[in-house]
Amino acid sequence: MTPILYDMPVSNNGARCRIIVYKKGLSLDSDILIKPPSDLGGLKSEQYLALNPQGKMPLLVTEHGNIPESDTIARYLLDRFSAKSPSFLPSTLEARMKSDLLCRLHDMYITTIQGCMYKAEPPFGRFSSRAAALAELREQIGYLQEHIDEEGPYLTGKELSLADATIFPTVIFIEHMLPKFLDGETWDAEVVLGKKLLRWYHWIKEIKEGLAVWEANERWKSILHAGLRDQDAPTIFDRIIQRQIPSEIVMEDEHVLVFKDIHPQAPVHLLIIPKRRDGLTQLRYATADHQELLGKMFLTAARIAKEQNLRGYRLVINDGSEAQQSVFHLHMHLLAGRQMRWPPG
Ligand code: DGP
Repeated sequence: MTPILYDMPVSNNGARCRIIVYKKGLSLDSDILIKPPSDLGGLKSEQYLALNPQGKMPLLVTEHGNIPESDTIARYLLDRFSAKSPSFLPSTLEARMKSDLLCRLHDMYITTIQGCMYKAEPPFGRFSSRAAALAELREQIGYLQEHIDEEGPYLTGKELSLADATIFPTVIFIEHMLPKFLDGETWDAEVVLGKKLLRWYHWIKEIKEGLAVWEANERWKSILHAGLRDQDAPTIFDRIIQRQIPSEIVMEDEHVLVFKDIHPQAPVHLLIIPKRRDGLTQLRYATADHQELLGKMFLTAARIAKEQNLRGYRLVINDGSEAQQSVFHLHMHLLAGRQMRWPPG
C-alpha cells in the first residue's frame, strides 16, 4: 500500500518527515500520501483514535503497521526509500552516532517541553510553570551545542544527517516563538542558540537567500523551461505531430518523429524532427540542454538507414533562409536512393 502521513505544516516534529519526503523527491501520488488529520475528522475523532490512540500527529499508516512517532517515521522512510538520495546517513560512524545523539536529545528533552512556546496552559511536560519550562528549554538548547561539529556546515560535519532534518524545524519554531516570552530581555539569537547552532541555522537558511539573489539576477532567464520558453509561432510540423494533417509517418518514439517529405528530392527523403521543439526553431539555438535530443536525432537516422539497408545516404540540416530553411522547427533531411553529387547545390 501507499503509506499515508497524517500531518500538518505547523507540526515541527512532523516537518522532519516531510523534509525527508521532499529532499528525496518522493512522489506525493505513488510513494506517499500526505493528509491532514481533519480528513478523518480531526485528532480526537473516533476514526483517527482507532489508528493512533494517543491522538497525536504525525502518524504514518503503512502495511507494516501504524507508526505514531516522528523519529521512527523518519527512520522508516529512510529505510523504505533508501534507494533514493540523499540518505541522511553520513558516511562515518562518528557522524552517524552524533546524529542519533542530537535526535535523541531533541526528542527527549526539547520536544517534551516545547509546548511552553505555544500551549495556552501548563503543564508543559514535567513543568507546571511556563517560566521553568522556558528556562529548561534554553538549557537543553545549550546541551545540543556540545555535540555539533566544529567545522560544519551540517550539524554532524560535511554531510546531511537526520539531525539536520530533525532540528531545523524546531529552530524555526524557537526563532519565531521564543522572542515573545523574553520579558524585557532583548532577543539575541547567538545567546539563545549559541554560536555553532546559529552558524548552522544561517547556513541552512542561506540557501533560500542565495536563491532569492539568483531570482533577482534573472538567473533562470536563459534556462529552458525555468525562464526560457519556446514562444515562436508553431509550424506545419506541429500539426503533423498532432495528427491534424496527414503525413506518411515512418517511425515515432517519445522524442522524435520521422515522416516522408512532401516534396521528395530523392527516392528516399525523410524528415527527422524533435516532437518538442523546445526553442529549436533553428539549429543555431541549440544549447547543452539539447545535447541528448540532438544525439537521438542522429541515432534515429543511423537506425533507419540500417533498417532500410541504405547503401549511402546524406543528412542535411538547413539553418536560416540563406540555407533555404522554410520550416522553422528543427529537422534533419535524410536523403538516399540515388547517386548524390558534390558540392550540393
Ligand atoms: P527546409 O527547407 O529544410 O525547411 O525543409 C522543410 C521540408 O518540409 C521541405 O522539404 C518540405 C517539407 N514539408 C513542408 N510542409 C510539409 C508537409 O505538410 N508535410 C510533409 N510531409 N512535409 C512537408
